[in-house]
Amino acid sequence: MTKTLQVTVVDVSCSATGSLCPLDLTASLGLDGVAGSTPATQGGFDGGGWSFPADQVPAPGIQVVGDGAFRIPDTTGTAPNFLAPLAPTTVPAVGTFSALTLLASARNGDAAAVPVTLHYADGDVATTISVSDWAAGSPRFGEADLVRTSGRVGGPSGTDGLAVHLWGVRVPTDPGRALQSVTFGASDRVAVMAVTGRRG
Ligand SMILES: [Ca+2]
Repeated sequence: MTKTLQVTVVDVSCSATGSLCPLDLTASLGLDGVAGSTPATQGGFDGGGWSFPADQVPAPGIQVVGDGAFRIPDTTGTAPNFLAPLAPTTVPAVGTFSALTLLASARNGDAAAVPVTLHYADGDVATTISVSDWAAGSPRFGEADLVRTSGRVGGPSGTDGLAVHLWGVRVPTDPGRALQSVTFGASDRVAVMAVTGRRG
């Protein structure tokens, strides 16, 4: 009887083929969508005062979630922890990747066909992403269900029992071309907590 141990290697320098490369969105984070229980009001993902519970999302730092290594932002206090591209927002994504995976969600309904531009050294490629509402019972666009909470934090009661999700959204990229950055088009629904690249 042989047991197989699945080992995930996080290579922050992102030098080896197949390695997982956490991107750094810090400069573009603007939405605090995570709250602790005391007080439950330090956040608001949906515009109605409800947030992801801080103790049910990955801890800040480099974390392996699903098959990606993500740079999880500060989830304490009023620190911003999501990129919410109310206007088009460009983030650095330097490397040769076979795919990017977003740790993302959406509020006030599904975020369907949000424009995304992949900026390669030799030209741009336009694509789209679709992300299910955070409270969707199951992913509507084939996303991976990476984080499922037992409820939300906020509101007059402090918590509720509505499960909300962080989805894994895969964006194929060309491993034969040098990616430099990614632009998320304007959307009042999508929110991205972290992005990982898989080195091609
Ligand atoms: Ca917060």
